[in-house]
Amino acid sequence: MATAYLSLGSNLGDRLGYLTEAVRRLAAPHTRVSAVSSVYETAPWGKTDQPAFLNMSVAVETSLTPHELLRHILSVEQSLGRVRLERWGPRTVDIDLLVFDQERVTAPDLQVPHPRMAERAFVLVPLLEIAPHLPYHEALAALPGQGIAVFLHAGLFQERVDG
Ligand code: GSY
Repeated sequence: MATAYLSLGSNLGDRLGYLTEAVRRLAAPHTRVSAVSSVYETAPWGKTDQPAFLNMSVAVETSLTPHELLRHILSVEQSLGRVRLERWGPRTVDIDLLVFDQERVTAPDLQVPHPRMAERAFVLVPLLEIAPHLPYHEALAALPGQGIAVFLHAGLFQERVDG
Protein backbone atom coordinates (compact mmCIF):
# COMPACT_ATOMS: atom_id res chain seq x y z
CA MET A 1 0.00 0.00 0.00
CA ALA A 2 1.21 3.48 -0.85
CA THR A 3 0.18 6.74 0.78
CA ALA A 4 -0.72 9.52 -1.62
CA TYR A 5 -1.78 13.09 -0.95
CA LEU A 6 -4.28 14.89 -3.14
CA SER A 7 -5.39 18.52 -3.42
CA LEU A 8 -9.04 19.29 -4.15
CA GLY A 9 -10.59 22.59 -5.20
CA SER A 10 -13.98 23.89 -6.31
CA ASN A 11 -15.24 27.35 -7.24
CA LEU A 12 -18.48 26.70 -9.14
CA GLY A 13 -21.99 25.99 -7.87
CA ASP A 14 -22.34 24.01 -4.63
CA ARG A 15 -18.62 24.04 -3.81
CA LEU A 16 -18.86 22.16 -0.52
CA GLY A 17 -21.23 19.62 -2.09
CA TYR A 18 -18.75 18.94 -4.90
CA LEU A 19 -15.87 18.44 -2.45
CA THR A 20 -17.99 16.14 -0.27
CA GLU A 21 -19.05 14.01 -3.21
CA ALA A 22 -15.52 13.93 -4.64
CA VAL A 23 -14.12 12.57 -1.36
CA ARG A 24 -16.91 9.95 -1.24
CA ARG A 25 -16.13 8.87 -4.81
CA LEU A 26 -12.37 8.70 -4.24
CA ALA A 27 -13.04 5.84 -1.83
CA ALA A 28 -12.98 2.59 -3.80
CA PRO A 29 -11.95 -1.02 -3.12
CA HIS A 30 -8.32 -0.22 -4.01
CA THR A 31 -8.22 3.29 -2.50
CA ARG A 32 -9.11 4.26 1.07
CA VAL A 33 -9.34 7.88 2.18
CA SER A 34 -7.37 7.87 5.44
CA ALA A 35 -7.37 11.58 6.35
CA VAL A 36 -9.15 14.78 5.36
CA SER A 37 -8.00 18.32 6.08
CA SER A 38 -10.23 21.22 6.97
CA VAL A 39 -11.85 23.02 4.05
CA TYR A 40 -10.38 26.47 3.37
CA GLU A 41 -11.83 29.37 1.43
CA THR A 42 -9.07 30.79 -0.74
CA ALA A 43 -8.64 33.75 -3.06
CA PRO A 44 -8.29 32.70 -6.72
CA TRP A 45 -4.70 32.29 -7.84
CA GLY A 46 -3.52 32.77 -11.43
CA LYS A 47 -6.69 34.04 -13.05
CA THR A 48 -7.98 36.32 -10.31
CA ASP A 49 -11.32 37.47 -11.82
CA GLN A 50 -13.20 34.31 -10.85
CA PRO A 51 -15.09 33.19 -7.72
CA ALA A 52 -13.26 32.22 -4.52
CA PHE A 53 -12.29 28.57 -4.19
CA LEU A 54 -12.83 26.02 -1.50
CA ASN A 55 -9.66 23.94 -1.16
CA MET A 56 -8.71 20.93 0.92
CA SER A 57 -6.34 17.98 0.95
CA VAL A 58 -6.87 14.27 1.53
CA ALA A 59 -4.57 11.31 2.18
CA VAL A 60 -5.34 8.02 0.48
CA GLU A 61 -3.95 4.54 1.03
CA THR A 62 -3.88 2.80 -2.31
CA SER A 63 -2.68 -0.33 -4.05
CA LEU A 64 -2.84 1.49 -7.41
CA THR A 65 0.19 2.75 -9.29
CA PRO A 66 0.52 6.54 -9.69
CA HIS A 67 -0.92 6.39 -13.23
CA GLU A 68 -3.80 4.15 -12.14
CA LEU A 69 -4.55 6.58 -9.31
CA LEU A 70 -4.45 9.47 -11.82
CA ARG A 71 -7.02 7.67 -13.99
CA HIS A 72 -9.23 7.11 -10.94
CA ILE A 73 -8.94 10.83 -10.04
CA LEU A 74 -9.86 11.89 -13.59
CA SER A 75 -12.89 9.60 -13.57
CA VAL A 76 -14.08 11.18 -10.28
CA GLU A 77 -13.60 14.68 -11.75
CA GLN A 78 -15.50 13.75 -14.89
CA SER A 79 -18.33 12.09 -12.95
CA LEU A 80 -18.80 15.42 -11.15
CA GLY A 81 -19.09 17.39 -14.37
CA ARG A 82 -15.55 18.74 -14.61
CA VAL A 83 -15.21 20.40 -17.99
CA ARG A 84 -11.85 21.91 -18.90
CA LEU A 85 -13.15 25.08 -20.57
CA GLU A 86 -10.08 27.24 -19.99
CA ARG A 87 -6.75 26.40 -18.37
CA TRP A 88 -7.00 28.55 -15.24
CA GLY A 89 -10.78 28.99 -15.29
CA PRO A 90 -13.56 28.06 -12.84
CA ARG A 91 -14.25 24.39 -12.18
CA THR A 92 -16.78 22.22 -10.35
CA VAL A 93 -14.00 20.13 -8.91
CA ASP A 94 -10.29 19.86 -9.52
CA ILE A 95 -8.20 17.06 -8.01
CA ASP A 96 -4.40 17.05 -8.21
CA LEU A 97 -2.07 14.23 -7.24
CA LEU A 98 0.59 15.95 -5.12
CA VAL A 99 2.72 13.24 -3.52
CA PHE A 100 2.87 9.44 -3.90
CA ASP A 101 5.05 7.89 -1.20
CA GLN A 102 8.66 8.81 -2.01
CA GLU A 103 8.11 8.25 -5.73
CA ARG A 104 9.17 10.63 -8.46
CA VAL A 105 7.23 10.48 -11.72
CA THR A 106 8.18 12.56 -14.74
CA ALA A 107 5.84 11.51 -17.53
CA PRO A 108 4.16 13.80 -20.08
CA ASP A 109 0.79 13.37 -18.35
CA LEU A 110 1.91 13.13 -14.72
CA GLN A 111 4.59 14.72 -12.59
CA VAL A 112 4.95 13.75 -8.92
CA PRO A 113 5.63 15.48 -6.62
CA HIS A 114 3.38 18.09 -8.24
CA PRO A 115 5.82 20.60 -9.81
CA ARG A 116 3.97 23.77 -8.76
CA MET A 117 2.69 22.81 -5.31
CA ALA A 118 5.42 24.72 -3.45
CA GLU A 119 4.21 28.00 -5.03
CA ARG A 120 0.62 27.64 -3.81
CA ALA A 121 -0.41 28.32 -0.24
CA PHE A 122 -3.93 27.03 -1.05
CA VAL A 123 -2.29 23.64 -1.64
CA LEU A 124 0.30 23.68 1.15
CA VAL A 125 -1.86 24.90 4.05
CA PRO A 126 -4.36 21.98 3.86
CA LEU A 127 -1.61 19.49 2.94
CA LEU A 128 0.56 20.34 5.95
CA GLU A 129 -2.48 20.13 8.24
CA ILE A 130 -2.74 16.38 7.51
CA ALA A 131 0.92 15.70 6.61
CA PRO A 132 3.10 17.88 8.88
CA HIS A 133 6.06 15.53 8.25
CA LEU A 134 6.32 16.61 4.60
CA PRO A 135 9.17 19.01 3.82
CA TYR A 136 7.15 22.01 2.62
CA HIS A 137 7.06 24.24 5.72
CA GLU A 138 9.87 26.51 4.50
CA ALA A 139 8.24 26.84 1.09
CA LEU A 140 4.97 27.89 2.74
CA ALA A 141 6.72 30.37 5.05
CA ALA A 142 8.31 32.01 2.00
CA LEU A 143 4.98 32.60 0.26
CA PRO A 144 3.13 35.89 0.61
CA GLY A 145 -0.21 35.85 2.49
CA GLN A 146 -2.71 34.49 -0.02
CA GLY A 147 -6.16 35.12 1.50
CA ILE A 148 -6.86 31.73 3.12
CA ALA A 149 -9.43 31.16 5.88
CA VAL A 150 -10.87 28.02 7.46
CA PHE A 151 -14.36 27.42 6.02
CA LEU A 152 -15.19 24.08 7.71
CA HIS A 153 -13.14 22.14 10.23
CA ALA A 154 -11.96 18.66 9.28
CA GLY A 155 -14.17 16.82 11.78
CA LEU A 156 -17.31 18.52 10.51
CA PHE A 157 -16.33 17.84 6.90
CA GLN A 158 -15.78 14.15 7.72
CA GLU A 159 -19.27 14.05 9.26
CA ARG A 160 -20.72 15.38 5.97
CA VAL A 161 -18.85 12.68 4.02
CA ASP A 162 -20.06 9.95 6.36
CA GLY A 163 -23.53 11.58 6.15
O1 GSY B 1 -4.91 24.59 -9.46
C1 GSY B 1 -6.15 24.29 -9.04
C2 GSY B 1 -7.21 25.24 -9.53
N1 GSY B 1 -6.98 26.63 -9.11
C3 GSY B 1 -7.12 27.16 -7.88
C4 GSY B 1 -7.49 26.63 -6.64
O2 GSY B 1 -7.78 25.43 -6.46
N2 GSY B 1 -7.51 27.52 -5.58
C5 GSY B 1 -7.22 28.84 -5.72
N3 GSY B 1 -7.29 29.63 -4.67
N4 GSY B 1 -6.86 29.36 -6.92
C6 GSY B 1 -6.81 28.53 -7.96
N5 GSY B 1 -6.50 28.81 -9.25
C7 GSY B 1 -6.60 27.65 -9.90
S1 GSY B 1 -6.28 27.50 -11.58
